[in-house]
Amino acid sequence: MRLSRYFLPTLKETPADAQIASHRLMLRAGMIRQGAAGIYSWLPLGHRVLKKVEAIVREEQDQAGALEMLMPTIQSADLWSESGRYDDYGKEMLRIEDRHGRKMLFGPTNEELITDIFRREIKSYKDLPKNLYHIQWKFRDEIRPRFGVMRGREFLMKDAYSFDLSAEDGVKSYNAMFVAYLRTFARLGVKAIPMRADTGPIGGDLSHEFIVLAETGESEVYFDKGFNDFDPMAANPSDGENLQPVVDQWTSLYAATDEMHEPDSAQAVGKNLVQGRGIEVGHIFFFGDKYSKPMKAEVQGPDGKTVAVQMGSYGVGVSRLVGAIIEACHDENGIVWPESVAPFKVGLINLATKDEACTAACDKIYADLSGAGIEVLYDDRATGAGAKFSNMDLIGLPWQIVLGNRGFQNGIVELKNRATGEREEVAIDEIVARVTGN
Ligand code: P5A
Repeated sequence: MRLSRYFLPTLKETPADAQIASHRLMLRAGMIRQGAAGIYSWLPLGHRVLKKVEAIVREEQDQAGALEMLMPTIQSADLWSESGRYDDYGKEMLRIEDRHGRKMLFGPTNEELITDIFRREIKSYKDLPKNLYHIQWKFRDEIRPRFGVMRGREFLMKDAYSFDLSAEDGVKSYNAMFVAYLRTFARLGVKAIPMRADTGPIGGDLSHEFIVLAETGESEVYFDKGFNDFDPMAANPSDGENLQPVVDQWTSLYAATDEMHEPDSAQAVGKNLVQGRGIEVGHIFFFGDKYSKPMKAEVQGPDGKTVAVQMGSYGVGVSRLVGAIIEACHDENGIVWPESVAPFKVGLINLATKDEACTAACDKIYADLSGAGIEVLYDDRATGAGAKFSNMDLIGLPWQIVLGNRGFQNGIVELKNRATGEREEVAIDEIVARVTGN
């Protein structure tokens, strides 16, 4: 992508109303703009990152056997009356009336709608287990939307729903999602700690939140010092293995908890716990028949008896994750994207746009890298070097390639690693191979 043709409205000044780094950086890097309190437009650069996060979440859900679908953002209030949540949900629910006076709502979550779809179609235990998910915008009229996309009113969530015959099988589905979540967050370049949690308005009694450590996070956590020792990619939720020992091991190792389950201080020193703050990027629940019983989502079991199915639900804050990743991955100059979610892999800077030969060399590097499948943002604008460098640092692409007059005459470019700041000189005709690893 040529920067001269792109839409990247970066800001030099720090926006006054943004209190945390990720919010400031998302505005400064031209990723988002606010439409109304807690409601954002995703500009091209931000949109690319959102799509990358979404793709990794999707791959891990698919890998764990969940099936993607798409439910609408607008729901009928009737289903929520059946579960009892239409009144319970209170002011957080955005309630709408259509032209016929029918009560509708902008979905804050989808337990009711998916339970309705399930009960209409599935009648036998032979069709279980099932896990259905979608990635869709939700609306919650948060009392205090803040920190940009971190606590928005409209936000993108991946929500999955599992259906099993027995509670025992339900916990197996829960464990598969638990492991899929650890893998997802690891691939996104962040460490997420699973923490026993309260279930709040979703309900049930088995629940974990996944917390990315960050000083500005809204959740307080206690975690085991040894939490760095485990690699979630070693576990695979798709092979039907018994994942309980894996889950137990992780839960006990992290031993994370929140204020509600606060360990007494003596226990904390015994148990090697450290206190910290973090951002909740995922939340999973096993709630058995909380929705299936009142809504009569029932199947016939092997003994011919009809039973309400055992359900769980599993949420990832996809748009919140973009903020959480930045909160965990930035320095004083801007964002430092993990490669897996970077909007482009390489930023190519032409310092001599008036020099035809140098520009031709830059154009060739751009064409060759693009041809090799590398995503490049090419700063081909006729602006000063200082602005180009600071802009490129701000938007945080993993690699920068810089070509100027002097380098061109010597046949070399400068290759800079954004994360480490390391620079090396590479021959112009070797740069493509160097970046592609071929
Ligand atoms: C689980 C999936 C649920 O809604 N029902 C379906 C369950 N859980 S949750 O914890 O309430 O939300 C899941 C994740 O969504 C993100 N999230 C938010 N992100 C941005 N702004 C918000 N206002 C917001 N509220 C929730 C969080 O990452 C949460 O873990």
